[in-house]
Amino acid sequence: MNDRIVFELDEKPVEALPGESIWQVATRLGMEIPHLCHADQPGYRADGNCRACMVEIEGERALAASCIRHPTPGMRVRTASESARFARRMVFELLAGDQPARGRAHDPDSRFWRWADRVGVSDSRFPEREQAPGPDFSHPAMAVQLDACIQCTLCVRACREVQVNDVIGMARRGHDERIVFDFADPMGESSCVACGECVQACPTGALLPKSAMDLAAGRLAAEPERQVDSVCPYCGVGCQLTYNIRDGRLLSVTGRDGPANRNRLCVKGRFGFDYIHHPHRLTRPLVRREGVSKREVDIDPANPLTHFREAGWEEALALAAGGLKAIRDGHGGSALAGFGSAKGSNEEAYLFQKLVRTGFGTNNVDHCTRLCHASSVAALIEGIGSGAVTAPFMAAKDAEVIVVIGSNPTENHPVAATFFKNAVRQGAKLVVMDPRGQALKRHATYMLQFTPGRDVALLNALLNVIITDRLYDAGYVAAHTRDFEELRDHIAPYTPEAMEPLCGIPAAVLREVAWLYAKSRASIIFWGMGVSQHTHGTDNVRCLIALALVTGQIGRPGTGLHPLRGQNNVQGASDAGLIPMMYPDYRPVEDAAARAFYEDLWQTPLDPRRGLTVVEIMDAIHAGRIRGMYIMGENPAMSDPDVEHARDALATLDHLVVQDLFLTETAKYADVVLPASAWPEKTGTATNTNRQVQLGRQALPPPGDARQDLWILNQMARGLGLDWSYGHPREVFAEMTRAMPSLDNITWERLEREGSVTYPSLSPDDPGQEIVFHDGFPTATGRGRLVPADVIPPAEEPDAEFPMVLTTGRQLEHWHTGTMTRRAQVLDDLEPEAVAYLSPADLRRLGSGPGGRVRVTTRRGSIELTARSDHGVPSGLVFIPFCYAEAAANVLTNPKLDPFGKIPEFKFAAARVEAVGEGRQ
Ligand SMILES: Nc1nc2c(c(=O)[nH]1)N[C@H]1C(S)=C(S)[C@@H](COP(=O)(O)OP(=O)(O)OC[C@H]3O[C@@H](n4cnc5c(=O)[nH]c(N)nc54)[C@H](O)[C@@H]3O)O[C@H]1N2
Ligand SMILES: Nc1nc2c(c(=O)[nH]1)N[C@H]1C(S)=C(S)[C@@H](COP(=O)(O)OP(=O)(O)OC[C@H]3O[C@@H](n4cnc5c(=O)[nH]c(N)nc54)[C@H](O)[C@@H]3O)O[C@H]1N2
Ligand SMILES: [Mo]
Repeated sequence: MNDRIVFELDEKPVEALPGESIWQVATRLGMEIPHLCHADQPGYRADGNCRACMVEIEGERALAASCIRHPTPGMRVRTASESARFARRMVFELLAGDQPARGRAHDPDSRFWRWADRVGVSDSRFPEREQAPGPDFSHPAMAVQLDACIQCTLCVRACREVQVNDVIGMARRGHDERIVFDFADPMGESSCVACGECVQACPTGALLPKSAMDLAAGRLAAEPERQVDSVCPYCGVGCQLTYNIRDGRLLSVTGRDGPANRNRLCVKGRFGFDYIHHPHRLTRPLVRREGVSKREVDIDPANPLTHFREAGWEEALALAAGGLKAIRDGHGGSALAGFGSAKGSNEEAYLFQKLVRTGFGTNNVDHCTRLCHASSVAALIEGIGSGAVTAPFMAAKDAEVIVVIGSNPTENHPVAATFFKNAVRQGAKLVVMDPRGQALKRHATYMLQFTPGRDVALLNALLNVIITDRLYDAGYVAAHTRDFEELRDHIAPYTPEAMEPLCGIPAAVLREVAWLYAKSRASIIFWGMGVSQHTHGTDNVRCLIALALVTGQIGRPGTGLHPLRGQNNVQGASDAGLIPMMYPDYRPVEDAAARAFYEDLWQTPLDPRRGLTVVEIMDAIHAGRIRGMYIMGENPAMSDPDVEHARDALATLDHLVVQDLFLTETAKYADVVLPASAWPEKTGTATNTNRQVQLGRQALPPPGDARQDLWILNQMARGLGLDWSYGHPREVFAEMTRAMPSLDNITWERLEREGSVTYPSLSPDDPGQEIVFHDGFPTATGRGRLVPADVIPPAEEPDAEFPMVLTTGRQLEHWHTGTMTRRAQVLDDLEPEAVAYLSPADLRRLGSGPGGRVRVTTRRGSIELTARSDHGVPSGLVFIPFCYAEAAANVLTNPKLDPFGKIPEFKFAAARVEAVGEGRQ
C-alpha cells in the first residue's frame, strides 16, 4: 500500500498512519499541542473551531488547526514556532476574557484552565463578556452555566453524533451564538435523557454534574481524593467507568474506554450511584422478632425494627444457616431452594450454586434468568448448541441490516443503542419490530408495529418469503444446518397474506423486510423481553434462529444472533451454573459424566435430578414440598408473576434467609436478613452481554456492619457443614477456571492487567473470539438445527370482561423492582411515580387525561396508578413498568409458563382499565 506519508514535524522526519491528523501524529509521538474543541476520544469528530491547536506549515501564510489538518508528503510543520505559540496564547487569552475569571470559575481545574496554565495565560487583557446568560439549574443531575461556554460544540457533537440524542444544538449567530436544549428550553424541561455525555465532554465547566458542586456558589465543590476503575452495576452492556471518591462517598462517575462503551454511559451509570449511601441501607443483621407473623409485612424499610431486631453476625449466621440445616436434616435437601443473584459477581454466583448443590444437596437453584432469557437460551442451546451471543453488539457497525425485535434499547441498553444509532448514521438499515412505537422508531427504515404476542406469525411469514422466493443461502443450508425440508414444508402455509390479519402488518411490507434481511451483505438480529417473555417465547426465538440459519446471516462480521442480556451479570451467573438443570458451563445435571466431573471437583455426591425453576419453586412451597429458602440479591416479591401468589409462598416458608442491601419486599418475609455489599463495595468479575469478562474493583467499604457477599456465603457454607475458606475472589475465580472450560486462558492476573477479556479466548494473549460459529456449531452434529414453530395464541386473550392487553416492562431511569434506583435521587426525581402508558385515544375513551388516576385489573388482581398518554402505545394496549411497589405490575401478570424455558408471560395479559377520580386534563 502506498499510503505512507512522511513529513517533517519540528524539523524531524515522521510518518503518519493512514487518516491521522497532524495533531494525532504529534500526540502519538509524545508532543503536546493544546486543544479544546477537539476530544481525542472514540466517536468524536475533529471540528477545528477553537483554534487552540494551531501550527505553522511552511509555505502557508495562515496558521492551520492541527486537529483537522492532515499531513501531505514532504510537508514541514512547526508546532512550537514563535508565531504558532503567539497565536495559541492569543486564543486562550480571548477565551479567558470571555468567561468568569479563574478565581470565580465554575471549574478552576477544567481542561481549559489547565491548558491556559501550560500556554502561560492566567487572566485576560480583554474585557469580560457583558451579557452572559444566567445559570440553568433546572435539571436534577446537571448544571448549565453558559457564561463559561466557549462554543466549542463538543457538547453538540456529544449529543448529536456520539450518543445520537439530538437534544443540544447551536442557536443564533455571531457574538450571540449559544448552545440550546431543544427549542431553547430549560435543560430540565427538554427531551434530554441525561446520559451526561455533554458534561463529560465539556472542557470549561459550563456543564457540570450537580453531585460534585456547591450549587449556591455555582462551582465544583471538591476534587476527588481518589479514583477507582470498575464496571457499571446496572445492565448487561457492561460499561467501564471510574468512580470519583471523596470523604468515603462517590462524588461522581466518569465513563472509561471499555470495549462495550468507549467512554459512554447512560443516566443510571453516570448519575445513579447514591443508592449505596441511602439511609435505608441495611447495616446490621436483622432477625424477625418473636411472634411477628409473616402475614404482617407492612414494614417501613426506614425502620425495620418494628418487626425485626438487630443481631450480631455470629447469632444471625447461626440462625440463618441453622434453620436451613434443620430442614435439610429433617426433610432432605429437596425441601430447600436458593435464588442467587445476577447483580453480584461471577465468583459469588459460582459459590452460591455450589453452596446449594453441595451444602443443601439439591439442584433447586435458579435466578432471574428464568424470568428473562430462559426461553432464548433454551432455543439457542437446542438450535446452535450455545446460549450466548454469536457476536457482540458492536458488530452492528459492520451490518447492512440491523433487526431489533422485542427490545427497547434506548431505555434498557442505552449505550448499546448509541452504537446502533451510530451504525444507522453510517448507512445501516434498521428494522424495529415492536407493538409499541419506541424511541428507535425515529431511526428505523421499517417500524413494524405489529399485534402483541404475534411474533411467530410475523417471523414465519418472513421465513415463508425467504424459502418460497428462494432467498435462502442454499450452500450454507446444505453445509451447516439440518431439518431444512421439515421447516420448508411446515412454513408453506404461513404466507404473508395469511399472516397479515394475525400480525397486523401488510403482506407487501413483510415481503420487503424478508428480502431486505435475506439479501443484505450482513444482517444481525437483536432481541429482548418482548420476544422471550411469552408462553411461546422459545418458539419466537426458534424463528429468529431459523431466519439467521437459512440465510447464513451468522458467523461473519456484521451478522449473528444477539439476545441483549439484561442484568450486569446474568450471562456470568448463568455460565457459573445458577440454573437448576445445568452445572457450570451448561453441563446437564442429568448427564452422568458431567455429574461425575463435578462430584470429583467438589468432593461431594450430587443430586442426579434436575431442580425446580423460579416459578415452580413458589408452587412447590404452596404444595408443602419446599420449606426453606436462601435468597441473595433478588426480589421475587416484586419480580415474580402473579406476585401475591409468590408473596403468599414466601410467607408460608418455615425459614427464609435474605441477603440484600435493603429491606426489600422479599426481605419483609425473612426470618433472618443479612446486610450485604453493593457492587461498588466489592471486587469481582462480571460477564456482559458480549461475553466480555470484566473486572469490577472495590471503591468503598460496605457501610456499618454490612459484609461482603463472598464472606457471607463462606460463613453460610460453614454453618451448613462445609469447610470453605475462600479468602479473595481470585481464589474462587481460580477454581472456576478449573470447572469451566469456557474460561480457558482467562486468569485473574490477566483481567487485572487487561480489564476485559472475551470468551472463548484461544490463547493467553488472544483478546477473545468476538464472532463465533463461522464454520459450524457446538452441537452433536456440528450443524445448526432448524426447529419449526406454530402460531400459538397467548395464554389469556382479551374478552368482554378484560378487553385490553397489558404488557409490562421498563423505564430508562428505573431498575427492575426499584430497590436501587428509587433510592437514587436523580433517577427518582426524573421518574417519581407509578405510571400506566395508554394511547391518547384510549385515555379519551376512558374519560381520563394524562395525570388522571386509572385502575388496571386482571384475573389476578388490581392496582391504581397515574395515566400517561403515549403516542407510541397502540389503542387497546396498556404498558406498565414493574418497578413501583405501591402499584406493583406483577400483581396483574399471568404466571403461565413457556413449556421449554419455563418463563412466564410477562408481556401479555387480558386487562381492564377504568378511570378513577378526576383526570387532571
Ligand atoms: N432502565 C433499565 N434498563 C434495564 C433494566 C431495567 O430494569 N431498567 N433491566 C435489564 C434487564 S434484566 C433486561 S432483561 C433488559 C430488558 O430489556 P428489554 O427487552 O428492552 O425490556 P422490556 O421493556 O421488558 O421490553 C422490551 C420491548 O418488548 C416490547 N414488547 C411487548 N410485547 C411484545 C410482543 O408481543 N412482541 C414483541 N416483539 N415485542 C413486545 C415492548 O413494547 C418493549 O419495547 O433490560 C435491562 N436493562
Ligand atoms: N412484570 C414483569 N416482571 C418482570 C419482568 C418484566 O419484564 N415484567 N422482567 C423480569 C426480568 S427480565 C428480570 S431479570 C427480573 C429481575 O428481578 P430481580 O432480580 O428480582 O430484580 P432486581 O430489582 O434487580 O433485584 C435485585 C436485588 O438485588 C439487590 N442487590 C443489588 N446488588 C446487590 C449485591 O451486590 N449484593 C446483594 N446481596 N444484593 C444486591 C437489590 O437491592 C435488589 O433487591 O424481573 C422479572 N420480572
Ligand atoms: Mo432480565
